[in-house]
Amino acid sequence: MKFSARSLFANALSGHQNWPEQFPNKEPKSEYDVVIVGAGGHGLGAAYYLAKKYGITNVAVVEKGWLGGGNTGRNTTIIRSNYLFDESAGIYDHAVDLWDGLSQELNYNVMFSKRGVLMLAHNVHDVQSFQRHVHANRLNGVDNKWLTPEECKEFVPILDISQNRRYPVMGGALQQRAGVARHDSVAWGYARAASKLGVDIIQNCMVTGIRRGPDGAVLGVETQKGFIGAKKIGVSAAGNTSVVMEMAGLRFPLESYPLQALVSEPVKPIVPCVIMSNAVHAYISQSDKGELVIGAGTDQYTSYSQRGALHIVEHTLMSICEIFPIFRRMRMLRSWGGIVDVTPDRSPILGKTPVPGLYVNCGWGTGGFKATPGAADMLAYTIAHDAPHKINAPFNLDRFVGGRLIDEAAAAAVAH
Ligand code: FAD
Ligand code: PYC
Repeated sequence: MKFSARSLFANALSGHQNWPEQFPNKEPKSEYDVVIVGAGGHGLGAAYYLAKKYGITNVAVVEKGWLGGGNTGRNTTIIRSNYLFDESAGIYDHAVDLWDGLSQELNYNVMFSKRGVLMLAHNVHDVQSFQRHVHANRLNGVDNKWLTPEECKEFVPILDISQNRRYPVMGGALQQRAGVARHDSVAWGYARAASKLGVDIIQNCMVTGIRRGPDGAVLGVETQKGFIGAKKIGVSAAGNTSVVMEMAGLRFPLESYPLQALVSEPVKPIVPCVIMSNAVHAYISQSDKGELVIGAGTDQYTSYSQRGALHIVEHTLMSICEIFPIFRRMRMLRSWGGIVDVTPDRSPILGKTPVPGLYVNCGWGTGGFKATPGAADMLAYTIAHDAPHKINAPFNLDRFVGGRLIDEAAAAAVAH
């Protein structure tokens, strides 16, 4: 096979240049076995696993914009599973297991890099809370270990651990198996693999209604391209879930907020892992291109707009400089926002709904990128079996009626 310099360059850009060949943007057929609403990593991944694991290939993924243009392409790519409760260990660690083999599975380099996530403690409450997480994680077989300030400094040499600082580093919890990945590649990898198995990806096609039959079961979706029949519908429309579920007559316990992030100009390698500080509220990593990747907290007001308030970003940069004064003169290149949907207990809702044939995956809030392969796998399982897997069974909608909440607010690690 011959490669021209041009095609080599195009391939080096992860296939984005080859878009029309790799991701045919199909026109919808009149009827599918399964329609997935939302072409983020979760929705595309669910379509891929439906086809790959269960042989269900008559599947469409219907997207109002372009694939990966939602939170999947907007997040800060932190992958970790150091949550507190047993249920969370189950689902987040399942996802980390799948991240491990994902590039091989999809034959697409998602650049999963296990460089470690270090959560800094700056006060006694932080120390106690993080140590509790370390113990709980280890009981569940999830790696996490406590580092002294000196060990933190050894891991992150630019860290100032002098104890007379306004926010002294009193130690940190390190999950070594955690890290980052390339978010676009996750969407493109799942899209290409699903498409090869026969899944139709239909972009620029907003779902505007859910049609139900006399028995209440789903019949299909109304879209900007007309009605598309479906025996089953999976909704994976982060940020917009409550709007989509209302189309089926369901009210969901979700609030939508803008969440922002930004990157700096590229510099030589200086941040060796992901560093998070809940107390000061800053988190930072460095992309393979050299940009510092920095994330903010959510806006304080609900909104469906993919942009947030400037003062939130200003506060974020002040926090970064508080921990790393070395970055005071860095220039920021780009900032953007996404809409995250947040549940009362900061854990997701993944399972069946009261409407026959309607399934949902939502409420991942500020932290669903890490869950992408796990959530996709579980959504596919639930749709294929019309019943949840034991891993996602606890994340049902009923918990908000019965009160058996899974409160992961502390592990969410982002101000919300
Ligand atoms: P999305 O990628 O948002 O996909 C949903 C899709 O549904 C969208 O493409 C949208 O256009 C489409 N859609 C919506 N309504 C309709 C409709 N009516 N019809 C058709 N399509 C529709 N998580 C982490 O684990 N680590 C992080 O470091 C992290 N950082 C983040 C930083 C920011 C700034 C943001 C915004 C989020 C961050 N998250 C992080 C959260 C994470 O990005 C999300 O939880 C995750 O990407 C959700 O994936 P998804 O596939 O469910 O959603
Ligand atoms: O879930 O680790 C996370 C995260 C960090 C920033 C946004 N979400």
